[in-house]
Amino acid sequence: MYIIYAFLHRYCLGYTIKSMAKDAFYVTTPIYYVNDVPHIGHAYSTVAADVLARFNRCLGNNTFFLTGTDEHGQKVARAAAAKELTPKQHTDQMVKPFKDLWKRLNISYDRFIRTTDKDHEEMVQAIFNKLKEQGDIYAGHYEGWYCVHEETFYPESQLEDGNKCPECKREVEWVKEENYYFKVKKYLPGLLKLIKAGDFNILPQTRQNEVVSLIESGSLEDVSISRTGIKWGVPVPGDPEHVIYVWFDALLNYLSGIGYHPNNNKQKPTFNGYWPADVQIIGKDILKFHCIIWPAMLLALGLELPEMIFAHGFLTLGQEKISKSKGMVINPNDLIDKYGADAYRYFFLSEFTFGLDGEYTEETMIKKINSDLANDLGNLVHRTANMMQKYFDGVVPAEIKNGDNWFAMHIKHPENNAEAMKATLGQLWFRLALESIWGNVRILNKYIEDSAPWALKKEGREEELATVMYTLAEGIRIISQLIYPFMPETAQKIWEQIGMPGNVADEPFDNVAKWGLLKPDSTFKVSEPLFPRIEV
Ligand code: ME8
Repeated sequence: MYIIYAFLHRYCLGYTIKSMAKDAFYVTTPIYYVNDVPHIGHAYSTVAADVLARFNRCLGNNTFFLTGTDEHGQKVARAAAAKELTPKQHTDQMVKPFKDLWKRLNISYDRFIRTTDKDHEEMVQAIFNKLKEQGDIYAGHYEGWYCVHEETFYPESQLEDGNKCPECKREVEWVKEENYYFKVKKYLPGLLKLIKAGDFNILPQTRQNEVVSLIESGSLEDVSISRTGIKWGVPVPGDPEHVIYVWFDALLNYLSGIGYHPNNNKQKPTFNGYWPADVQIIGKDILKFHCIIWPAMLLALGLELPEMIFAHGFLTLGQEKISKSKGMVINPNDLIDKYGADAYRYFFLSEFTFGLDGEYTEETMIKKINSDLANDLGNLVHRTANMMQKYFDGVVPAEIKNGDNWFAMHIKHPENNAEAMKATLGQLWFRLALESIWGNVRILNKYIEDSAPWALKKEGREEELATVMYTLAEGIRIISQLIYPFMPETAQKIWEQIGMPGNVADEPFDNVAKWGLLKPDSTFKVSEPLFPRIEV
């Protein structure tokens, strides 16, 4: 563990997000299109954001976690038409599968924003007016290619095979219409400066490099931010033939979601505490919108840029981005039915490196659940509970050799746990954070083997036995706190099983670096294995 920490310090902690130390923490996910039901890609961003939100609440930070749905635009309108529903009927129906899935995955969002929410629509129009009045929005006309699936305009030079979208490979459509434009170009020099000064962080570094080269290439143009060809959108104020372009509308959810309003007197108090956002999680497909257009909009509004935008990789099937139209459907609900919400959350964040693509297979998932959850964690708790029952009637004994054994020395050392979690999660290195926690789980299992409580019992070495059993129970207490942001249900189950009072969610995170909080005489219950082995 110490090695992980030393590595982090040496190579990564030149930059640490300020959020981990300040008392307000604002994290967002993309808002998802409701043309279809959620898939494992959507859940990937959302579970990651939930881990950060839960962790920050444990750190005592005043946390706001925003997620929601992107409901306007041509793609959603067409999905509605295909079902012979109005767009509003369709979106009202489609919000449910998202909310239901987030409930099943224990996503602890503070607000679920819909871009059809009245306060959002009103704020989008007010911002449109403000930027128009200050000369950052002007009327023009657009003629060119548009991909409805990506809701994106593309120059001909970027198309594949002459007529295919470079992102989703679908055929693009020719669009010719009057549009309003937003002056992105005007803000690019300022944006570049902020990126280079480290005041606006795009992670991983490779994504930041991409954004910098794109700006430096000089190829970026002002963006069209209204459409006349469609009706399903926020109307442009004073020009009802136009609706606001779905991306301009959608990006602003990050402000309306916390009560921002350009007319200060309408602003809700939440805004000032939470902005700038600490972490905005996105997939790498929407980098340009979030790292060029969005910051330009914020600069135009005179607002600070988010502290960090993290673009994670794609989950792939057969090395291709998961896509329903190609028949690559994995319903997260099926996986939760089979393996449970915590195993789901654990698998996706421990198996894949967050900034890179990762190939999904159910076999890998089963293997991981069996080895890390059933064997390592499940057995640790199960064996300890059984020995506690057998040797102490399920009552945690007092530690005789007050925490001087090597394991206690190791696990209570803040660098091994508290600091390692702050450092890894500060960089959104979920996988490394879990590896570091599982280091402890495995050390505790080894400690059982090495100290052989059954032999101590046989030889009548009662004091040593009590120390070993206390160490195991207190070690498990610390582990349940560490796993809480990732696996909230399991952490609470363990918390109750070992006899800790209240909720693990309310336990201050720094208690992972304290030894001796589990009171002797607590009842450590025997229970069913936490994760039964999956037989295939
Ligand atoms: O783009 N692997 O919505 P969207 C990993 N509404 N993550 C994936 C993924 C995959 N295969 N597929 C999707 C939109 N995602 C806009 C966003 S924000 C102001 C507007 C995740 O429904 C990833 O986070 O297409 C990606 O950025 C997001 O879902 C896009 O979801």
